[in-house]
Amino acid sequence: MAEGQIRQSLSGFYDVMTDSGRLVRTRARGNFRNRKITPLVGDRVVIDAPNDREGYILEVKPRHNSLVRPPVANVDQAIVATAVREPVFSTNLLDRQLLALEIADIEPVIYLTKTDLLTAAEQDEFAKLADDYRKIGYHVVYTAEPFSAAAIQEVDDLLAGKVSVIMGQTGAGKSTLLNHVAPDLKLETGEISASLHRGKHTTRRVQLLEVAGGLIADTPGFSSYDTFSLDARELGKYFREFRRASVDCRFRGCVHVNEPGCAVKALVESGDILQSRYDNYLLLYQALKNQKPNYRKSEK
Ligand SMILES: Nc1nc2c(ncn2[C@@H]2O[C@H](COP(=O)(O)OP(=O)(O)OP(=O)(O)O)[C@@H](O)[C@H]2O)c(=O)[nH]1
Ligand SMILES: [Mg+2]
Ligand SMILES: [Zn+2]
Repeated sequence: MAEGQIRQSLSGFYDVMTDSGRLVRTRARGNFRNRKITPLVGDRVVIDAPNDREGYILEVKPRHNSLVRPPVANVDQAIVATAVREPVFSTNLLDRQLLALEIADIEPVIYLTKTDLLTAAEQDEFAKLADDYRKIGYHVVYTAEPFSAAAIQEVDDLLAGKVSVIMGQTGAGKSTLLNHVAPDLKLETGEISASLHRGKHTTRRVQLLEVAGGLIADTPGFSSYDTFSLDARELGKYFREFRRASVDCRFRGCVHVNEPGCAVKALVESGDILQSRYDNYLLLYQALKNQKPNYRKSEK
């Protein structure tokens, strides 16, 4: 018996790095699978490993957190790769990704890609946007020159000693960024269409790569939105600046829509809360209110 961490899942096999540094190919044992726990990359597990090629997972340790997309457990932070162009930038998509991570209790890091495609005036706009999100409380990596030594150093420092995932729209530049951080990886990069054609018959490999003294999962991006199942009244808790402001709302349980004396709306008026954040909040709030109570998470 040995303990370790699942580093890769592929076609029912789980590659486990034991604490003593052995990489063992395992499967989940039958009686264990009946308990309806699907092992995830990132899980701490106990394995039975007579040799390095045919081990069994006997137990999955409790998780701190887990994500559905990418399917990884015990994640310290998520790098949200967000293109300023190609695909077109949208605060709505960014705020939705931040929301998903806040709900999963995973710290987001915003990484703005393709900044070389901007005009000087647009550069200034995005530099301001980066500052605005820093004020909310997020770490934002923004450099006018992509993959500058300073930018790569910043990513190195972020990844060291942590389990990270990189997520974002297809074509956002996730794999390209990781290739710059660790050129040995030689991850596949390319046209947006290429990844859209990876149909559901293609095996989805999930793995934690050793990068910059940490571990990171790179997965193909998505091309549509995730939906959330959440009580609309809870939504404001997951917008950090709303949560901070809400202690000053006149009514307990203020949802910051129509209530008088709402501190969130006052800060939107004064420009201290981004109008776009509030607009995106309202859109999500309405969408959640219109959901049926037992609405289930769906993957489109
Ligand atoms: N101009 C410019 N192009 C970039 C930059 N980063 C990535 N690209 C290009 O954008 C395209 C998509 O990059 P990928 O790294 O494959 O994107 P991805 O996020 O891994 O995409 P999926 O794996 O499909 O989710 C490639 O053609 C890259 O060369 C950048 O900073 N500037
Ligand atoms: Mg990629
Ligand atoms: Zn309020």
